[in-house]
Amino acid sequence: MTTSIKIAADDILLVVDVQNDFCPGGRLAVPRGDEVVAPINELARRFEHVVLTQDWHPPGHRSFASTHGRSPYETIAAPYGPQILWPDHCVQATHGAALHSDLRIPHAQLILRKGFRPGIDSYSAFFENDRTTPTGLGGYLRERGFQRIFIAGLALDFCVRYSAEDAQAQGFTTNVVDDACRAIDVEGSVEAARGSFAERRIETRTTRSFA
Ligand code: VGL
Ligand code: ZN
Repeated sequence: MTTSIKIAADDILLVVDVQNDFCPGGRLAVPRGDEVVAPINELARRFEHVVLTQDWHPPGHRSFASTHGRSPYETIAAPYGPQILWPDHCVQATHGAALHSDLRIPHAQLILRKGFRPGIDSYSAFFENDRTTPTGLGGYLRERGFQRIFIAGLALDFCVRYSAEDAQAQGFTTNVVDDACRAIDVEGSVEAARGSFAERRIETRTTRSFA
């Protein structure tokens, strides 16, 4: 039994990639991805500070299987390491890239776009997949004085996972709100994400954990 969480003024909720293409009917649909919308809306109402991310790729992005004439879910060697190839998704300014229309977070303070460089993927909200090119989010959160981050959204085993790892590594106390996430689940990616959270002492919570 864990103690309930009281949301403080220096806490922030990071809502990751709740976009049409990651929901049923989308190009890279996360199973039951749309089920995160209701709990995230509920959770967001309780936070003064909310930041959203948006996966935002140009056409012909290096992470797209079609760019290489390959099949989705194959892995290739990219200059920055292995790259899983995805169906074309979240192409800039398309319907698929839009935030889910049922999200109700009018008070969100920042929408951070990532993955816009043609040659490099960006799972984490903090660093691109070379692990060195920053998105600027770390500086933004530090400059505003946030200490603790709660993360929810899509997909648990990719963008949520890497965002959480980087947040923790940057010194933010990091929590993943498990029931407000859904996973893609390729080649053991969910197990790997859960193992990583445990190893790095990234806490997993549920929406019921909040006071
Ligand atoms: C994501 C794969 C490719 C995510 C984004 O949001 O988890 N996954 N692009
Ligand atoms: Zn992507």
